[in-house]
Amino acid sequence: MSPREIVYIIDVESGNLRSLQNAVERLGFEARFIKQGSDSSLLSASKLILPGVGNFGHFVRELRARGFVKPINQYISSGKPIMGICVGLQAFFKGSEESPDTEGLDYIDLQLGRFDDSDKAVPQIGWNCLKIRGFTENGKTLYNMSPDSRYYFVHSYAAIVTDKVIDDLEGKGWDLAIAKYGDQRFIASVIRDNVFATQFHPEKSGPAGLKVIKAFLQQEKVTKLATRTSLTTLSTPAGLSRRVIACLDVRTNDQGDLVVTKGDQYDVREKKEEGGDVRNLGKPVQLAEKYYKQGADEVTFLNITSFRNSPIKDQPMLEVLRQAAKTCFVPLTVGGGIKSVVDPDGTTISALDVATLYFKAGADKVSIGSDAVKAAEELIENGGKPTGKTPIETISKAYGNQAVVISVDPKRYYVKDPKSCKYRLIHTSIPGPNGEEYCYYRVTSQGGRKVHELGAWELCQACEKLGAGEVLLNCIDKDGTNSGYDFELINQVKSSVRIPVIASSGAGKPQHFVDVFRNTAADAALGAGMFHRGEYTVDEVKRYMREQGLSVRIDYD
Ligand code: 1PR
Repeated sequence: MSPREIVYIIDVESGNLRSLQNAVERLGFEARFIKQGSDSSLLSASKLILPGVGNFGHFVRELRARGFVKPINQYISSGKPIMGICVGLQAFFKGSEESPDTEGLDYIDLQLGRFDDSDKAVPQIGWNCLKIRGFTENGKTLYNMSPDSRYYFVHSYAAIVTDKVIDDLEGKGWDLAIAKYGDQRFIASVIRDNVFATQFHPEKSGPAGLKVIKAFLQQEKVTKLATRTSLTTLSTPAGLSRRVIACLDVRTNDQGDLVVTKGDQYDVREKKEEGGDVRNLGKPVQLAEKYYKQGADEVTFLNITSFRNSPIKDQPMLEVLRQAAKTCFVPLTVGGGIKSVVDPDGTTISALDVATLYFKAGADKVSIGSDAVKAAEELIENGGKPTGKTPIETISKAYGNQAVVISVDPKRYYVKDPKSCKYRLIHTSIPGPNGEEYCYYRVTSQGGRKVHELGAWELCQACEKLGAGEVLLNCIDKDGTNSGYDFELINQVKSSVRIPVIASSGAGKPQHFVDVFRNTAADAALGAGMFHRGEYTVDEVKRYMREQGLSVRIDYD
């Protein structure tokens, strides 16, 4: 067997690089990491990838501190191929509003700006489409990027462009792919000579993304552009599709095996007369792969009993992530036990270190439940002044806020006298047992076991302030009921934050996904039981949504 060609990946420890490594290896190459600019492999490399997530300033400063800037410039001058991904693309620009004091590598004379969040959730998280100039006669496109596919984006800052900027860049020899978020157009990809970079994550964009990486690795770039339709006159891209997320609640069953389970209002045990065992609906890695192939836009793993254990000793969950990341090329979120822990030998391991273990295993985002409630309570008690020490703050600072999800477990609480309630109320269409017209959602922690004197509206607002990038909004009343999502809760939380909100709990049939997107401004919808029980596939849900006129990513087979 001939040795596999080596592809070098620059690693400044800015997030999940395992998925990129897995993608490169899946395509028949060997991936090796370079952590210092002085590593001689850099200049002798024949293919180089510069991936980045998180904060622009942090990333570029790390490149400088590790001595990467000069050798990267030398490498580019030598004419050998380099591919930047996400913040790796951003680094090629002059600078970013995110870190005004940090200069970029300055290959492109343009400043990145923050998306306007007055009309849309920021960060942009989801699957967007591209407008690409330059089709050849045989229909091939630059680096196999297709205007018929969708690609996964996750970022708050972007190279936001006007017609004039597009013309200028093209005049300087850059080929561009452009995408649109809300009414803002931004650069999704740049190409000039041996430099190729994408704002989206091809290693997280399913089969369509793998094709792009393959085109780079095999240098199947299309250089001769036959028809150059002006990008500025192309019709506008469709924006984000509706995300469908498959969720796996994972725990150890009574036999000691790690299984996917599912509760009814958080009770995961069978009825007593049926034996009272923890419901076993399958193996986590196998189910994740199944849902990936069915077209899940993301897969979420929740370790639902992690509060009982030390997660550092909880190797099986890390192994689940490692294995799932080998076959599932969409974003993976892991939750449960993301908090600071004390190991049995007395060593304290910070929440940031726990999260780092998961990112290194292949997770793109961590989800924080119980500790998010604690952090919000502290913030409110502190008069709204952050301490900088909570897991949400430390993890979002190191990995970016798009990497921090808060998982909210609220329960409806009816209020007799609205004037005496200090939490944001809902004038509900479902009156309480004594005819109450108002309610709020009390948050819980430890998987619903501990009830807190705090509303979901207040919790989410506080966590956004601390740096959370997304809300996974469960609902204990609806969980496992197959009766559809709770629109009142979702609409209330959407009104409290600018970050994306994932609707969860209650999905029982494809119509429920259509209903939640029609009746709320949810950014994504999550399902669990209906998929695990085999009643519907993710693909059936998405095709039904498309029939009903909703835009979905469908190019996964
Ligand atoms: O508190 O940071 O250690 O995180 C614990 C995590 O585990 C939290 O995200 C919490 O929501 C979750 N969790 C804890 N106990 C349970 C339980 O079920 N007993 N699961 C639990 C929460 C809710 C959803 C579920 C949807 C959709 N599960 O994730 O998948 O409700 O279900 P459906 O579509 O079948 O209705 P920490």
